[in-house]
Amino acid sequence: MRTEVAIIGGGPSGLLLSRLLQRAGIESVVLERRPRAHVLSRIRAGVLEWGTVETLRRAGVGARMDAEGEVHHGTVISSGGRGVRIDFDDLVDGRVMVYGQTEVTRDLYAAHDAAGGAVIDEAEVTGAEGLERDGPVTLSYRRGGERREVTADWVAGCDGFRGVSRGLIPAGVLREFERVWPFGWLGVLTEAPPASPEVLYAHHERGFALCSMRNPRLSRYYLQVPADEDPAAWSAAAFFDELRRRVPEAVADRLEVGPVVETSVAPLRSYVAEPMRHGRLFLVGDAAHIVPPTGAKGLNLAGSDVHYLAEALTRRKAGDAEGVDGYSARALARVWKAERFSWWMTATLHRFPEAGPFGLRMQEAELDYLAASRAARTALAENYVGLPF
Ligand code: FAS
Ligand code: PHB
Repeated sequence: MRTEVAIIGGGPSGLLLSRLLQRAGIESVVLERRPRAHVLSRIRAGVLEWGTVETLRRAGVGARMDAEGEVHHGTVISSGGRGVRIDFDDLVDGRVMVYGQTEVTRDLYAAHDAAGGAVIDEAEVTGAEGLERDGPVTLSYRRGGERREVTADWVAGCDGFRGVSRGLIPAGVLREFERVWPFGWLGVLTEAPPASPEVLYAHHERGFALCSMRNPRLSRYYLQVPADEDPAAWSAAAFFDELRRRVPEAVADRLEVGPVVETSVAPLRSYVAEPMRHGRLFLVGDAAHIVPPTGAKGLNLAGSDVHYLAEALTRRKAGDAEGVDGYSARALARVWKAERFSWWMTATLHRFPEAGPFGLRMQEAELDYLAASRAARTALAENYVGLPF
């Protein structure tokens, strides 16, 4: 098989890149290790920056998002039961879209099917040959027990944190930056109306909590728990009792519990790999960087990487190499700012018992300042709705 761009990974970044390339007249093949049903069963992000919304529309997958997604003009940060609303409209003339990653991925697969896009699932990429050469690259993959190959001019590593592509960059070239947080998020998806009309981030001495939603009948809640927590150790009743303790009383009173359709624990990690390009290989999304979900940046950073790379490859096809040569620096500049914001949200809103009473006071003072200072709320709003591309 021969193509222009071989894309490793059929998650949101791989599928979105392939769509944008197709619209620019650039051929690509997506190789996804898992069956499509497995990819679509993942419950991950839920908040889209407006830049991501516009990129999805440009890729031709905006219709259902615009019809079923919710535009939010603010979010709430509560501390010790007192809520502060961050008014995106008033502060930065901004907004976000609440629309689940699962739905985004479903729309991308449907668009590929309609356009006859080449998405091959149950195809695990095992290696690449020729990345540093000035000619086509050969990717090898396994499917149905057979070894197969695809030859391409470029390779996009959209294969997530546990993928193969980052490992294709020689150890002497790759630089890694990491912080593993000493806790995780226990997430529950329940068929019940959301307790809070906007996403609510709760700081509490018992630990962090988050109230979010997917639609008016499907809510998503998270609790800070130890990183190695077993989700099976939590009954639904225990989860919602603890959640009620950590959120403002008015929200706790409105909290309805419905059938639980998913429960999982996600570890929290801050991670960046540099550079995001090595020869004919580009790293995209979680393959290059991970943020703790407190800033709702994971999927959105994948979206901005895809925006930069699609633009760069389109310019390259027209003979202008500046885009591909500048891709890594451009993407990393935005990645580090999102890492900083996600780090600040995580450090300010989670409990760190080892920080002691002084640490707790520092967090409370930070949140008091946020409540009192328009400048502080503006800085949060500017980062939350998404910094410009
Ligand atoms: P993905 O990991 O989504 O996709 C990579 C794909 O590559 C996968 O389908 C994988 O099967 C495939 N692959 C891997 N190796 C391969 C190989 N060798 N060959 C072929 N295919 C291969 N973000 C938020 O904002 N809010 C959240 O609540 C949130 N929760 C999260 C929970 C979890 C458990 C995780 C892991 C992430 C969460 N995120 C969240 C971040 C999430 O949204 C990611 O940023 C987003 O999925 C990144 O998309 P991709 O870069 O496409 O990577
Ligand atoms: C979610 O809806 O899953 C969600 C929302 C906001 C976050 C993280 C996750 O910061």
